Amino acid sequence: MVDVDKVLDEAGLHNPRVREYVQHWAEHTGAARIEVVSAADDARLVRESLDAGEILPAGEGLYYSRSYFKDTARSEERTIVATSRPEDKGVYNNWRHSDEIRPVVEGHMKGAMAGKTMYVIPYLMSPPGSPLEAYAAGVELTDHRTVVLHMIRMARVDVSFIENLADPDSFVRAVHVTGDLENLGQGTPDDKRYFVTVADERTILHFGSSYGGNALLGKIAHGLRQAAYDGWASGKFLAEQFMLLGITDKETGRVYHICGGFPSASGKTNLAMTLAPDALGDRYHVSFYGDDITWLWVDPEDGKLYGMNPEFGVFGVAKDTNELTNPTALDSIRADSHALFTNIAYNELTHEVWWEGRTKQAPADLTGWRDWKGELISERSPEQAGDPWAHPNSRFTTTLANVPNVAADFERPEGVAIDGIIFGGRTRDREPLVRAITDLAEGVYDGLTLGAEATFAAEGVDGQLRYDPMSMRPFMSYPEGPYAAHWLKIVGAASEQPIFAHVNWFQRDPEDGHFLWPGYRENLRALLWLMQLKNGEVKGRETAVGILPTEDELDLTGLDLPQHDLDRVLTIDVERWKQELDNRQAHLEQFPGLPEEIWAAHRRIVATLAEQPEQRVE
Ligand code: GTP
Ligand code: SPV
Ligand code: MN
Repeated sequence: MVDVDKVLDEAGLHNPRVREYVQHWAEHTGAARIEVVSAADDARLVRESLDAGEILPAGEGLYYSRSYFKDTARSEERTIVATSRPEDKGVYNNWRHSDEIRPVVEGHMKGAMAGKTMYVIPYLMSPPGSPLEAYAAGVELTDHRTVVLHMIRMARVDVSFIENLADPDSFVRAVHVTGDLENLGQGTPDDKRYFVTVADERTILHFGSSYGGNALLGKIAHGLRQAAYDGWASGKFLAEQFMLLGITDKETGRVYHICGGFPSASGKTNLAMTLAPDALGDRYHVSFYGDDITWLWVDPEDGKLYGMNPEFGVFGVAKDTNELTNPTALDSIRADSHALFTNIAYNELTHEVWWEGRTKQAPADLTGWRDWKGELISERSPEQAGDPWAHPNSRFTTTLANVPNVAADFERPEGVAIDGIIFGGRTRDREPLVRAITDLAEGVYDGLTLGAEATFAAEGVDGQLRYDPMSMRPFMSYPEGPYAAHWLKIVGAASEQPIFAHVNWFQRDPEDGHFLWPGYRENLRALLWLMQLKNGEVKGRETAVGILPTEDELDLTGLDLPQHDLDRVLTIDVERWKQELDNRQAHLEQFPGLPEEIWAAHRRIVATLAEQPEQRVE
């Protein structure tokens, strides 16, 4: 039996509630050893992981790991939000009564750390001193050392964060047990994985994975599901799967902050890290705040809407990251950045790494190259020749401070005032480049009806068209009706209203499928127009679904776009939109208690659309 008291004493961990929690789970899981971790332990933990072969060297101060091949993405089916209140059941939160599900997952965890070390990771999901700090502290317990290395990069990790809590009980209990990955029946009727957030007990119980959001519990389990529930229960804030960026206009000196939601693997990291297009770089500077989570609240003193990234790092999609699409991401994983790669391709002789889209062609000399499963590329059969070298959901993990254009004030505890909120996703038709929405209820309506193609960030849904409200579908923790009402309440309380917009970088030519808009760095042009509209510097063109830029308002300096493509991305296909509004009606009818303002916005758009002349570009 481990002497838990001795270990915690030595680590300077005195919070009595945390000690009870660690004691309880040490006993329950039967861990052989306990180790309390702080970020300062990183170098030692890296060495131990290298020695144990759990991670491999990937160049100077860079590391590589593989997860089990059936454990490479979030599982939405196995993710559950539990509470003791049946009225918390929503359409997307996969609600279960905590009395029913808790014993099941606890049963799987019983004795499951036998022979293993249980790492105790005290963390904070906010910059220290944030007005939301009371909701940000947590203690993850995990039996997986690579998960510890990820947590140190993705969250602020230090014992001090739980020692001085105003209420010693106000930390999230986040238990992660990997389980026997080879015998969990992933994706079968006998699936043993459970990813449960017991939201009204601020307890997270994840069993059966060591990958990403399934295992790094500070990130989406706490930072999104738990925080969204806390924000609603307290009536104080929103926690959304949003990126957050700043734009400085060097000519006027004005700074804008925009946050927004795109479903998983649909461009948040790329947009947040973007650089201005070369032709606009003299005038505009883009700064990075966050790529996956934003907490939003109104400051009672100045009445403004503020946003803050609770994370400490980036867990970014590797695919298609290269010098053209995302140069800052490449910079943030440079030598000695201590970045960690997962499930990309790895050369065991040269320690180089590669993923699809890193370069146009895969390395020509196959010597030493292994794919994400660890299999030699040179030994592939002809049938396997076309298989990707890297898993499509393979990722890099690096700290925010490594991002070259990180904002100077990215750790400002008060957050930054929000000027705009955008929604977007992979939509191959219908959605124009940008349509601005100036009314709060219409903005919230637009978020709730965000429809897009799902991606490989979750198992088994790639390519399916589905609604993903506010890009929160996989992270929703309470019912959609109250969620909409909470949005109206929080943002509605702001003295200065943000402008909303729907953006789409993914419209395609119906004939040959090419992207009509070049995307990536060019996307800034749509955001600049949006800020000009907010400032009253441009007027745009009113349509039923929002204000679109006219061609001459959009700054296209240095961009050579086929006129036909440009026409299409600046047009509303009225007939197509009429069908969409019928679908939206059915989508929204699923949500009991949806505020009347949202229905009124829907009816207004339906009525205006009926009047709008067709202007489709053939
Ligand atoms: P999560 O971390 O899963 O929440 O994803 P994310 O929303 O941060 O997505 P990310 O920025 O990592 O982008 C996912 C994929 O979309 C990458 O393969 C990108 O290369 C691609 N992508 C991002 N922006 C654009 C764009 O403007 N145009 C096109 N065509 N592809 C893009
Ligand atoms: C997502 O899937 O939206 C992610 C990655 O950001 S994960 O942390 O695995 O959820
Ligand atoms: Mn995400």
